[in-house]
Amino acid sequence: MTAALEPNVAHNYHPLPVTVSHGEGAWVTDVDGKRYLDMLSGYSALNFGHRHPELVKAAQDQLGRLTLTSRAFFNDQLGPFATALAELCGKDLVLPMNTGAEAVETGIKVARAWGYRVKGIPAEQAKIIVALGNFHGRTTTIVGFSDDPTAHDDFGPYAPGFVAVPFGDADALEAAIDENTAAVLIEPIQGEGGVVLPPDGYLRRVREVTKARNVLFIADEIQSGLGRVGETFACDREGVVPDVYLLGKALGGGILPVSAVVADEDVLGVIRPGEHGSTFGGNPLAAAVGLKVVELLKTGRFQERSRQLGDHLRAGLEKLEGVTAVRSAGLWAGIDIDPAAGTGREVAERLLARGVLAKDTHGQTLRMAPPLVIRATEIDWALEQLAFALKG
Ligand code: IF1
Repeated sequence: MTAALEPNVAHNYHPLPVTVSHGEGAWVTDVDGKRYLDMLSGYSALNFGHRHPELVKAAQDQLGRLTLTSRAFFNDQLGPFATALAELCGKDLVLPMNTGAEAVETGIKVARAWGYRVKGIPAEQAKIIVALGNFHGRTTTIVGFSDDPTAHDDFGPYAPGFVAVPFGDADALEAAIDENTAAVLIEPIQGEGGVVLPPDGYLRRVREVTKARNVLFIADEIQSGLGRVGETFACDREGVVPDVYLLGKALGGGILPVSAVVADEDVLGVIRPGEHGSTFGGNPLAAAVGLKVVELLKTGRFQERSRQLGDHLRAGLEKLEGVTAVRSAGLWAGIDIDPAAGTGREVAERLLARGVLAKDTHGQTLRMAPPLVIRATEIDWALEQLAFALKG
């Protein structure tokens, strides 16, 4: 029945059999009126829940004024948004884009231009170090340095200039740096890999090594950032400030695509007028919503909730029979399922039948990332449903 609703949609996903029609807070409702607790949050794009009233109001107010000008002209929303976001990141400049992949591609272009124009790397020789197990988006450049066959295969030929090292191994990363290395691009915590946290101190080592070798540290915080892990950024967990933040997903408040590259003038200043851009990048509607997102984050409330409720979620998950491992940071958990209990997909389908939305990743892992507005009682209810789902 659900697939029949989409006769003309390409088959690039295998959705769970549910058709959502309404959302509010941590809950959504399907076309038959059944309610579900959303434990996926659009892969962490819905940190503030479905239709957060302050975000919807910011969007509605701007819809009544102006939605798009292109960057051929100024608009009255982009300046305030960029100033607020730059301040949140402790940086000078913001380059606004739309999707996460665009922010990653922009980060790659900035790193290469900086490598040639500031570091003095010979033309066409710039290299960027990435981590095995990475997920940074779906463009051909990005999948070219993915080691996941599903994301990578049959989309070549691929862009050169990327060197992959094991995630979490700072010695391997240091050894991979040479005079042509422009940047290191990593997720501080790997999402698609199933919420893979690096060893404690890894991010500090990456920061030390990149500073010592005049290499840019680019942190892809598109999924891990903006409150998800109990801090404004996952890098904050180790007190580390990267040279470049890549942001997206929740920056658009779960309403529209908003992404950004944030860095100081000595890095982002390498991009000259006309060298990079996008039709919708920095549009007034996106900027109005993005500004409200930054204002919500500046309260610190969402980071605090993620920390406290994340501990509650983790404690509950670790008690469950049928769970072989839990990796978590704030309200973001990768849960390994005992094959005897079923596959990740099977458990996700049993959860669906019980009114909980969650997603499997890589076979035996279930991913949970509820909106940061979720209540402790709702987490407890989700854990109860998972306990049943693990029993088959
Ligand atoms: C899909 C994964 C998650 C991201 C990081 C950049 C991007 C993403 C760290 C690109 C996007 C999304 C994309 C979506 C599913 C989801 C995902 F399973 F693909 F890997 F969350 F883990 N950096 N992740 O996580 O941002 O261009 O999508 O706005 O492609 O299936 P985007």
